[in-house]
Order: sequence, then C-alpha cells, then structure tokens
Amino acid sequence: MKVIYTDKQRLHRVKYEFLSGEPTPCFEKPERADMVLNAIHQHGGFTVSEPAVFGIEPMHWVHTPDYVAFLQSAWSEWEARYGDEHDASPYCFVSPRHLRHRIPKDIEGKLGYYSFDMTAAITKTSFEAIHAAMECALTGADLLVNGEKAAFALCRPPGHHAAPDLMGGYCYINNAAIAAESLRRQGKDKVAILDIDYHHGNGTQSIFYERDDVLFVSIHGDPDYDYPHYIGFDDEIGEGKGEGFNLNLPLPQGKTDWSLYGPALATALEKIRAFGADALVISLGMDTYEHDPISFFKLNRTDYAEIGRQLGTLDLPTLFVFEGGYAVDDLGYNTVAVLDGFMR
Ligand code: SP5
Ligand code: ZN
Repeated sequence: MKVIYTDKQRLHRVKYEFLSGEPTPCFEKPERADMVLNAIHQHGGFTVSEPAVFGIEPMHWVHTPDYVAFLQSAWSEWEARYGDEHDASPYCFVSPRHLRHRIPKDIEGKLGYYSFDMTAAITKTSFEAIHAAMECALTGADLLVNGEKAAFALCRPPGHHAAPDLMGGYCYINNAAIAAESLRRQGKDKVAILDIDYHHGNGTQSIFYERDDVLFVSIHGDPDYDYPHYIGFDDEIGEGKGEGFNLNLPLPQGKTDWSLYGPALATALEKIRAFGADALVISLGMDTYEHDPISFFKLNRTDYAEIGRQLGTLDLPTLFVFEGGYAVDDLGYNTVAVLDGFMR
C-alpha cells in the first residue's frame, strides 16, 4: 500500500493543551507519526512517498474564506501582540450564541471566535504543517482516482474535528473531508466517510450534514459522557437533502470491547453498502485502543486486524486518513494492524 507523508508536518508542535484543569504537554505531537512510520518500515509492505503540491484553494472547498485567512495570519497577529514565547491560544468564546455577534478585530477575539475548545493552539510554523497534511490527503485521493485500490495519508495535525469555520480537538483543516470532496469532484459520485476515531467527527459531520452525495458514519464514545460533548448523538441523521445520510453509533465508555464494537462496525458497513458508495474514506483514529491515555474503549491489536479485514470486504477504493491515537508506544503497530488486515 502507498503511504503519503512529509516531514513538513513536524513543523506543528504545540507545547500545552488545557486538560482536566491543568496545562498538559500536548498529546498530539510529531512523535506519533514517527511511530507509525517506524512500524510501516518494519512491515515492509508499504512504499512511503511525499505529497504532491496543491495550493491552499482546496481548503475553501469545505472551509469559509475568512476562517482560512484567519489560520494564515493568526501567528503573525499573535506575535505582534504577545511575542513568540507562548503558542497562540484562545481563552474566550462566542457568547451569547443565539443573539447577533460579530467577528472581532483583535487576535484574541478571533482565536475564540474560530475555536470550540482550548486544544488547538497555533505556532509560528503551524500553517505549513496544516497545509502539508491536507496535501497528503489530497495526494491519497488522487491515487484512488488513478486506479490505486487503497492508500494511507499519514496526516498530522489531524482534521476530523475541524468544521467549516472552527478549529478544535487538535484539528484545523479537515483532511478527510477535503479528500472526500476531491473524490467527488473527480468522478466518484457517492463517497462514504467512516470515522473510527474514538471521538465523534463533529467537524466532518457539520461539513456534510445537508448533503446526500457524501455519507458520514461515525463510531465513537457516547457524547453524553465524552468529548466533543455536544454533538455525535444517534438522533443526528442529517438535514434537508442530507436526511438519512448521517449515522452516529455512540458506544459506552469503559466497557466497549469487541463484543459491542463488532456489531456497531457491522451496522456501519451495512449502511455504507446500502448507500452504494463508489469510494470510501476512513478517518483512522487509533484512540479506541485499550491503553489510550485520554480515551475509554478496550480494543486491542487483534481487533484492529479484524477491523481492517472487514473494511476490505466492502471492496471499495479506500483512502485511510490518519486522525487521533495517543498511546504512542503501540500506535504504529496498531495502525499497521488495521492496514495489514485490509490488505490480506
Ligand atoms: C483528533 C482527536 O483525537 N482529538 C481528540 C481531542 C480530545 N481532547 C479532549 C479529550 C478529553 C479527555 N478527557 C479525559 C481526561 C483523562 N485524564
Ligand atoms: Zn480522537
């Protein structure tokens, strides 16, 4: 299988996230990708290559122009005000939500306006990495269009929490959504996105919520008790033309092992088959692992091989887009277990 990766993505390294009441070293770090690359090289059945060059235009396919402009200028505006000692991070959010509000001129106001949490800080070189991650996903989509059966875009920072004009959950630009849109624009009439990150793909859901040409299915920790807290429930089925093209399969914290996960995966695959997808994008989060430090499912490496095998039974051109997964020591081997299970 072809893997698309570039070291440019190392340019995004955030110092802290605000978690459980204290500044914590950021779980989403460059070493995550190193561990995956390491396992990929050990496996031997992959070829790793650099992404092709794309401009920033594809960001506008799923994000608003003002949001993209904000991402580009945020660091210089922040540095002009506060210097370069700390990463640019929001502290104040839109309130009141339901009355009119406007986009403020000051960088601190803008950071809050375009964020839904405090875990997506911006550094001097973040935008280069964010752009490179999108290029990895787009290159993967092009491989499928050119006849490749499958590809793995080893993206970071991840993307599935990024909505049209919101960053959060370590995500800025929605790599999987842009890859799906690229597939749509290149002749794949129906594209399914299956999000198996532990956390609900709120950003991807919001991007495609009113569309019937891109099906979004997500298996994740029950948002009544878990991040992203306000979205990801099973009664969110899509709106307008998109009604019936959004499927959330929340599962309980703590006790979700294969006995609960397997049936949810079967439901997801059945939905994708019934949709009649021409291509499949997998938001491949590995934070469903039993030893993940911030998540609460109990999947193990054998389960990952089985997930990969079952995804293969759909027999669709499939792009894997890397999302979360924070048990760094096992992250590479778990990721390769899914891909290896798929290739068998
Ligand atoms: C891409 C991705 O996986 N983003 C996830 C961001 C989740 N951030 C908030 C996690 C909150 C976890 N709270 C439990 C703390 C355990 N000590
Ligand atoms: Zn996650």
